[in-house]
Amino acid sequence: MEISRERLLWAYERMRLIREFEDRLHTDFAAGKIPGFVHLYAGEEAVAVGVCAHLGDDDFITSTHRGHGHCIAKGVDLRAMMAEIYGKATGSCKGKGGSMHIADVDRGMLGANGIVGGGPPLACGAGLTARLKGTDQVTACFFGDGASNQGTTFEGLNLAGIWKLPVVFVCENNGYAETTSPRYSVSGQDIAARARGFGMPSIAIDGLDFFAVYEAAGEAIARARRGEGPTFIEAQTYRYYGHFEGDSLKYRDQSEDAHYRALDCLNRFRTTVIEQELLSQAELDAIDAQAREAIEAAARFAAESPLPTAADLLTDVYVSYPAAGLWPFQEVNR
Ligand SMILES: Cc1ncc(C[n+]2csc(CCOP(=O)(O)OP(=O)(O)O)c2C)c(N)n1
Ligand SMILES: [Mg+2]
Repeated sequence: MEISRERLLWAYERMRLIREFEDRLHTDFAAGKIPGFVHLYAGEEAVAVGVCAHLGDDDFITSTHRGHGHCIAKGVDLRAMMAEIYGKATGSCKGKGGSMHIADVDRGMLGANGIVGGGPPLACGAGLTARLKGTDQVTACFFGDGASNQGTTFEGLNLAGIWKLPVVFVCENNGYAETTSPRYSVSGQDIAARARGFGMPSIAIDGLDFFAVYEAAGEAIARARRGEGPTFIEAQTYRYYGHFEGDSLKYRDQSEDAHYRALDCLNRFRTTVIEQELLSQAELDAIDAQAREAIEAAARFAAESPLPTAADLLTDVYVSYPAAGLWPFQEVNR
């Protein structure tokens, strides 16, 4: 599949920003600077970026508890993300949501999600909206191997199948749900095969290879835009850090980590584009330096931002539908 130089530069920049962002959070969390729970995406960058490379601001994504990579790939502001994770008033949810609630509807990022399997029904809602409005918007639905066992995921696959919704289901099989391997938890072992039972095309790919993800996602998203319905992609990948920051990782050994780090998606991308003379080493190095600076600036912004005040405690907690002009029903006497 063709890919322009601009798209390659964009893809490498996004993957590097995600890696720098996550590595920085790993350090800052250990230093006690981050409140709450944080799940890092480092290692899985090729999946989010390979999919979002085909999406514009009008398209939608749904995410997971491991959502930073999805947000960055969809273009969510880095400073607002960092400030949110630091719990600061300048954050995307004014510091009250944290890592697992970052959203940016203007960018089509419908929200990180603390509910495992929470994304597929939301993706069907976005897909149904596009169908009813007659737009060509596509929704990419990211979820994990663990979420592939959830009832909500099967319900979402079924609805998308019968209604031929423009949704691409992207299962990020990173080898673990918390501490549990899919070899133990996934009956039948083959996650991609499950989706075929819902009558949709389904493929398992090397999720550590940006180009494999780019190609599979490109075909799936084009099919959705043509109105031909959903596709399922199982992207086989790996998370470098623990399930959450603070995880002692007793369930896997160092050799496994070394095996996957040798297949690192950023290094493989660099090797491919240099060998094929698509981008130069100097261009890639310049992106590395800019990404380091951008993340440093975002972390500084977050650290220097104020905390929410006690007066903010009850604001932005619930949406007032009538006040926002969103109440869809006629007023009735109650
Ligand atoms: C409905 C629900 N059940 C259980 C949990 C607790 N939980 C949080 S993350 C997680 C594992 C998810 O694994 P997977 O879907 O593979 O995503 P990964 O963490 O590997 O990205 C579990 C069980 C939850 N948040 N929501
Ligand atoms: Mg997993």
